[in-house]
Amino acid sequence: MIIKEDIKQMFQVENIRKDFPILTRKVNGKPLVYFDNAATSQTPKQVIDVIVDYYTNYNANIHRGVHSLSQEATDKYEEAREKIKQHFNAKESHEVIFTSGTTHSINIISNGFSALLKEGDEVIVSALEHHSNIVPWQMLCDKTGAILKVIPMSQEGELEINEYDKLLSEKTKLVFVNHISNALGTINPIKSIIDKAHNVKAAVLIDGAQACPHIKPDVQELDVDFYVASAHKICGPTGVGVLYGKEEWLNKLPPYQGGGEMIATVSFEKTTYADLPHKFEAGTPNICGGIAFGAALDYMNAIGLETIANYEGELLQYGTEQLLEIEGLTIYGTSKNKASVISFNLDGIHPYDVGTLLDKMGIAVRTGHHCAQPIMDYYKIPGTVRASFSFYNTKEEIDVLVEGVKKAKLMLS
Ligand code: C6P
Repeated sequence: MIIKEDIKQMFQVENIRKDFPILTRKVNGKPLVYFDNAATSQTPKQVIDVIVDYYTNYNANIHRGVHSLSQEATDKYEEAREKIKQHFNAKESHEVIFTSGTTHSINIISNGFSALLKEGDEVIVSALEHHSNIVPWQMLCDKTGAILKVIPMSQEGELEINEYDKLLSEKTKLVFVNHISNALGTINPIKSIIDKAHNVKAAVLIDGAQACPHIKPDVQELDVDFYVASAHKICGPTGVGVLYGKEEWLNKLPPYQGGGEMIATVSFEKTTYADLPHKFEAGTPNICGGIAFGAALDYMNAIGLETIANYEGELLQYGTEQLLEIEGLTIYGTSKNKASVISFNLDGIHPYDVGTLLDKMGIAVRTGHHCAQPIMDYYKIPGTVRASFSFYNTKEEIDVLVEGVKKAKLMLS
């Protein structure tokens, strides 16, 4: 366990901030305070340099050419797959599939399961999910006749695990839950969710889109069947992500898209598919994005995910205390186990209005339902203002937010 003094020594936020060129810019004439990290994180120059280097020096298609540029690009891309494998502690590199992001990864699995499920089978989702981890499964249920069950949530924004126990049965084929809720920041007890699902022989997909900025998941220790994430929330570029799947499962599932690279042989009579990971990687991938994803993981690992989480924990505590000083402010999501996300509303004021005024002050927050409408329905609210902190944010920036919210309250009351 790292103690506070150690964090201060290991982690100099002012130095970290120098890696992020965007943090020096102004928005609406004010220094940018970027608190929309749960939507997408900012990109350090170490990752930007890798992107520039790719397009300047070795841009080429991969796995196809005998020429040197293609070889170089292929090697770097496969090196990135190796880095991802190590980061997630996958057993094999072919269990790491490059995708365009979390949404794409989930759709690969939901499409694959449409070949394996039958009418009356049951699948379990949680009340805390992003639409990306709801809608593909509803589409799967429509196609197969499988039944979607929902683990309910509590007022604190935690999953009702007793209710989950009751939903599990031999009919359950698949459970899909996020590791951390994007709207509330709740960290879900995924190890016990996975173990309980395995007791009834159900497979589990964990949506790690919001967890990976704060936690280094060990997929073997978790014994999870599928784990998915997006690079753009972990200091990488948009349009690239990962699907980790256990080899036995990935072999069982049919491919999602047909095209180049995912085949072994093609004739008009019959096509056979390539081995993993290529079976799920049809077409020219986001080559530069994949390589930059690897560089982003290098960057995060050089700081250390534990150091990051500890520092962000301090920001969360400080931000929560300061915001709660404002009369009429309610925080949604008060789980004890929580990432650095604060969703809140001011009494009688629409979150959109607060977000618009904060933007005028240079403060970027997200407002609305955060692609998690069932959570907003649970609280009977149209949405929230969401401030999500990253390791390059500071307490001084939180002070700016708090002052901004006070001003917005005055102007809108
Ligand atoms: N949440 C947010 O502001 P993509 O768009 O495929 O990279 O990630 C989708 C996704 C899936 N699951 C969770 C838990 C997520 O938080 C997200 C993306 C962003 O909260 C953008 S909607």
